Amino acid sequence: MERTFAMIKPDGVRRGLTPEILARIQRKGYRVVGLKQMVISREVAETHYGEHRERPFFGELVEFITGGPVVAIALEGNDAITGWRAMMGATNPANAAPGSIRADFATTTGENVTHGSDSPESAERELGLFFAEGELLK
Ligand code: DAT
Ligand code: MG
Repeated sequence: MERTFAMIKPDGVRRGLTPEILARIQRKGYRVVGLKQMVISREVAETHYGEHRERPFFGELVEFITGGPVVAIALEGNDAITGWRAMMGATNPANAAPGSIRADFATTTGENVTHGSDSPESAERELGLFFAEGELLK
């Protein structure tokens, strides 16, 4: 069993995609062990995306991710980290596998609907950044 951090980004929430994405997660068989709608502070956004701080798109990325409510999700399941990344598809929707969330619902890299941790280390870090211990099911 593995846990990962998933997020429906502001574009996905704004476009009413939350039920569709939660349905895909549940059909897949992952257990939702944490779930909340929230607006991300600038500080949390800059920490979350800290690895991209020097990239030219960093400012836009922080503006975008703090620009409206997101849905933060803690998922649990077998190989949940790579499995959720596979369900999302590649970062650039043009390269995302057919049937993946980003292929089905996004057209630009900047607004690509969902986030997923990319390694066990980032999953632990991101779950800790977005959820207090008491907010996650045992
Ligand atoms: P991922 O979200 O697939 O983990 P990432 O960690 O490389 O991708 O980048 C984080 C987010 O930053 C990504 O979802 C969208 C944005 N981003 C990445 N590369 C970008 C680019 N070249 N132009 C604009 N936004 C970009
Ligand atoms: Mg990433």
